Formats: sequence, C-alpha cells, structure tokens
Amino acid sequence: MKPDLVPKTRLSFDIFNDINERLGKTGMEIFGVFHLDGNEASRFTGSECEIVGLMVASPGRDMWRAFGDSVYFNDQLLNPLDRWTRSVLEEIALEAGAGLALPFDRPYPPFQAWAKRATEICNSPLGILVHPEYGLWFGLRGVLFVKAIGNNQQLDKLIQLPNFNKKPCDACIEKPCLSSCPVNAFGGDGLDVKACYSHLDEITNSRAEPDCLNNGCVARIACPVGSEYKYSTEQQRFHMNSYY
Ligand code: B12
Ligand code: SF4
Ligand code: SF4
Repeated sequence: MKPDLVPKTRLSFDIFNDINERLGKTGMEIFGVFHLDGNEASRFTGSECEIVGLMVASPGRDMWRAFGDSVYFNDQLLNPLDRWTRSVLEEIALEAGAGLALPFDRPYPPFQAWAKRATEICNSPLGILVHPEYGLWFGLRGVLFVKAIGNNQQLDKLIQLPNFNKKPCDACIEKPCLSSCPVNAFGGDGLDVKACYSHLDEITNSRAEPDCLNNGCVARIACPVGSEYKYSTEQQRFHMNSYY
C-alpha cells in the first residue's frame, strides 16, 4: 500500500527519533526540517494545515552499502536505486503516518530549494549543493511530511540539529572544482550539460581522458570539502552512467 501524501502524525521528539533511527539502518538521515505554510502544504500534500518536511539525505558511503545488500541492486530492471529508495521510504512513511515526496517523481519537487530551507547548505559553482561537513558527497532522497507542532521556536527546541555556521565556497579561494573540468562545463549558471556530454561522448568513442564516466566527475572530486565522505568509484560510475 502506498502512503497517503496527507500527513496524519504530528511532529514530536519520539517520532523524529524513531524515523531517524530507522533511516540510519539504510544509510540515510534527517538533514534538517523546514516549514510549509498552508498554501505550499496544499500544493504538495493536499493538506490545508501547516506541516513540516523532514529532508532525508544520504551522506557518504553507507547508503550504497545498504542498497548493495538489497534485491534491487542486481535485478537488471530499470532505475534500481530509485525503486529501492521508494520501497524503503514508503515503508517508513506508512509506519510513521507521514506523507512522502520523492525527488524523481514528476513533476519534480523542488528538492534543492527545500534542502536550503532545511539546513545550512549552499550552492556550489557546480549546480549541486555543498554541505559544510559532507561537501558534495550526499544525495537528497526524500521528504517525509508531518503535521507542524507550532512555530519555528518550538521546532528548534524540539529538534537540535548541528550548527555549522559556515559556507564552504565563500572561504575557498582556489576553487579547484572550476579549473578541473576538461571542457569548462561550469559557467555562471551551474552545469553546461551539452559541454559535459561532449566530453562523455569522447570518452565513449575514443577513450578520452579524464575518464569521468568510469571514475567520476573530476570537478566534483577536486573539491577538498568532505573528501573523507567521497563515494566509491563503483558508486560514482553508477551515478555518472545514470546521468549520461
Ligand atoms: C533534472 C535533474 C537533473 C538534470 C538537470 C537539467 C536541468 N538543466 O534542469 C541533469 C540530468 C543534467 C542532472 C544532472 C545531475 N544531477 Co540532477 N537532478 C535533477 C532533478 C531530478 C530535478 C531538478 C528540478 O528540475 N527540480 C525542480 C525545481 C523546481 O526544484 P529546485 O530545487 O528549485 O531546482 C533547482 C535545481 O534543479 C537547479 N539546477 C538547474 N540546473 C541544474 C543542473 C544540475 C546538474 C543540478 C545538479 C542542478 C540544477 O536549479 C533549480 C532552480 O533553483 C533533481 C531532483 C529534484 N527533484 O530536485 C536532481 C538533483 C538536483 N541532481 C543531483 C545530482 C547529484 C546530479 C548529478 C551530479 C548526478 C551525478 N552524476 O552524480 C548530475 C550532474 C552531473 C555532473 N557532471 O556533475 C542532486 C543534487 C544533490 C545536491 N548535492 O545538490 C539532485 C537533488 C538529486 C538527488 N536525488 O539528490 N540533474
Ligand atoms: S572546490 Fe571550493 S568552490 Fe568548488 S565546490 Fe568545493 S568548496 Fe565550493
Ligand atoms: S563529468 Fe567531466 S566533463 Fe562533465 S562536468 Fe564533470 S569534469 Fe566536466
């Protein structure tokens, strides 16, 4: 049975901890929490009352291990990671009485915009968001919706999330991400997908270097922030091939 988008549960300390504990077993965690007022709530969940979104992310390598142990990993069907994510988060949402939004469902929900409201995360020149601790090495996997408990102050008292208070790209003078791409695919507007694909075509046709397709995007790898959370080469290859 699919979870209803309308949240039935009200946010509480116990619900938050229960969900986070269950997510931990799958290599995911609650990155942060954001408010949706009545208008936004009804657009995304059909609920008229104020709700909060729990932004679920997968930092570092743990999620890949959990996914690797699942039946989806090698089932030879399309989009295994999306199907695994759906099955794990739907189960958690159902048990918690929470609504659910997934980043790959259409129309695409504004995951990056929501993540910036939920936690101290900011834009990188690459178009993906950079986290003060995990750098560029995390994915946004879902949002669980629950009924709000009151105002922002009450929310802050209930949920103590780490306070990093820094924006990594502001302090990064050299910006090695920008000088590493062989086709300068990063202008003012994030990723120039056409330029990037032209290099990936060259790799496929004539084994051009650097081999971003098999070893990962060299611009992303060049970022020094959170490098200890860098994905394995296997995981990077998987994401690059899904994108190409
Ligand atoms: C469509 C899409 C793409 C398209 C972008 C096409 C385009 N020009 O819009 C393509 C296929 C190019 C793409 C590529 C990648 N993407 Co993408 N993508 C999405 C997706 C599914 C929808 C974006 C959207 O339209 N949102 C709706 C709008 C309304 O929401 P928003 O939050 O305001 O969206 C903003 C961003 O989309 C941003 N944006 C615009 N253009 C681009 C281009 C790129 C590359 C990115 C990352 C963002 C971005 O501007 C929007 C307005 O502020 C999101 C998931 C999601 N639901 O958001 C993932 C998402 C943005 N992608 C993500 C990632 C990681 C990538 C890749 C790095 C994947 C990889 N290989 O590992 C690649 C980039 C490859 C590289 N060389 O670096 C992550 C970003 C996580 C983060 N740290 O911020 C997301 C959130 C998926 C996830 N589950 O985590 N992506
Ligand atoms: S290399 Fe520097 S500018 Fe580029 S994403 Fe990392 S911190 Fe930001
Ligand atoms: S994958 Fe390679 S070509 Fe594409 S943006 Fe990253 S570094 Fe540039």
